[in-house]
Amino acid sequence: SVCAEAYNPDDDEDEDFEPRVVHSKSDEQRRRLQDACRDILLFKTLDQEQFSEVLDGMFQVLVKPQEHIINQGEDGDNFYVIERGVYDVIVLIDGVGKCVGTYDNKGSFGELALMYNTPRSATIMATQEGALWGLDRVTFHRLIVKNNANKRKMYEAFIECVPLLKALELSERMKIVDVVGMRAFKDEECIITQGEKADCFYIVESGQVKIMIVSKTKAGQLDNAEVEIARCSRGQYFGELALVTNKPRAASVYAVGDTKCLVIDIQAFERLLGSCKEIMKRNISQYENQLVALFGSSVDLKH
Ligand code: 1OR
Ligand code: 1OR
Repeated sequence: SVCAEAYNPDDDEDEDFEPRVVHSKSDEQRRRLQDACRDILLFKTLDQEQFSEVLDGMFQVLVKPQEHIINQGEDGDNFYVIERGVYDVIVLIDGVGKCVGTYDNKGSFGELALMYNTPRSATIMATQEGALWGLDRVTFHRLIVKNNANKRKMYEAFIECVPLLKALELSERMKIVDVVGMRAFKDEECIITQGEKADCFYIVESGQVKIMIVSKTKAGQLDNAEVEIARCSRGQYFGELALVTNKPRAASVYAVGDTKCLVIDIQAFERLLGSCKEIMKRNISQYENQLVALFGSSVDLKH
C-alpha cells in the first residue's frame, strides 16, 4: 500500500477470518499489561471488545541494557507498549546516530512501519533492563489500522477546521488523525496539573476548559488560590507550552462541563507538529503581555 493512503477496510475482508492470536497470561501479568495500556493513545478509540482482543494478542518481551528493539531501515514486525524501562530514540542524521527523544517508563512505539508499510523510521534502544508488551503486525493491522479508517471519518472534518493545523499539508493532518487519542472529561475534572512533567498536547473537540494558575506575590509569598487566566473551546489547543519550552506545566487545566479533547503524545507532537511550532511560539510570546494586563507587573509565576 502507499504511504499515508487512506486505508479502505473493504479491501481485505478476509483478514477478519484469520485465526485470532491469543497469548495466555497469568492474572498478575494481565493486570500489569492493563496498567501499561491504560494511557496508550492508539487504544483510546477502540471499543471494549477490540481492546480486549488487543490485550489477548500481546506478548511479554524482556530487554537488556543496550539492546536494540527496533533498527532504523528494517521491516516492521511488532508494535510495542512499555511496561517499564528507559528507551532512546536514535535517528541517523548525515550518517551519524543521534538521540532525538526518550521514552521514560511509559508510552509506545513501532506503529509507523506497521501503519504505513514503510521501513522503521528510527532505532529504539533500551538504556537499562526493561519489559515491553509486543503486538504482532497482523493483529495490529486487523485491530488498529482498520480502526484508523473510522478515525479518519470521525475526525477529518474537525481536524480540517483547527486553525493551528491550517499550515500543514492534508496528508500531514491525516497522519495526526491516525495517532491521536480521544479523552472525555467530566465537569471540573483536572486535565493538566501545574508543575507536573508534560508528555502530551491537547485540542478541544467539544466543551470547554479553563486554565488556572497558582501565583506568588512580589514578596515571594505563595498565594495558593488558583486564578483563572484563560479558557479554550472547540478547535483551540493547550498544553503546548511545557512541550515547547521543556519545562513543567505552567498552569492547571480543568474541564468546564463535559468535555472531549484530542490528545497527541510528545513524540508525535515533535514528529508531526514541528512546523506549527513557530505559530505556537508566537502565541506564547503573547502570554506574558496577557499576564501583565491581568495581574499587573507585581505578580509573577511560581514556575
Ligand atoms: P517505526 O515503526 O517507524 C521506530 O519504528 C519508531 O520510533 C517509530 O515507529 C515511532 O513509534 C518511534 N521519528 C520517527 N519515529 C519516532 C520518533 C521520531 N520518535 C519516536 N518514534 N522523531 C522523534 C520525536 C521525538 C522525529 C525524529 C526526526
Ligand atoms: P502547559 O504545557 O504549560 C498548561 O500546560 C497550559 O495552559 C499551557 O501549556 C498553555 O497551553 C496554557 N495564557 C494562556 N494559556 C496559558 C498560560 C497563559 N499559561 C499557560 N497556559 N498565561 C498568560 C496568563 C494570562 C501564563 C503565562 C505563563
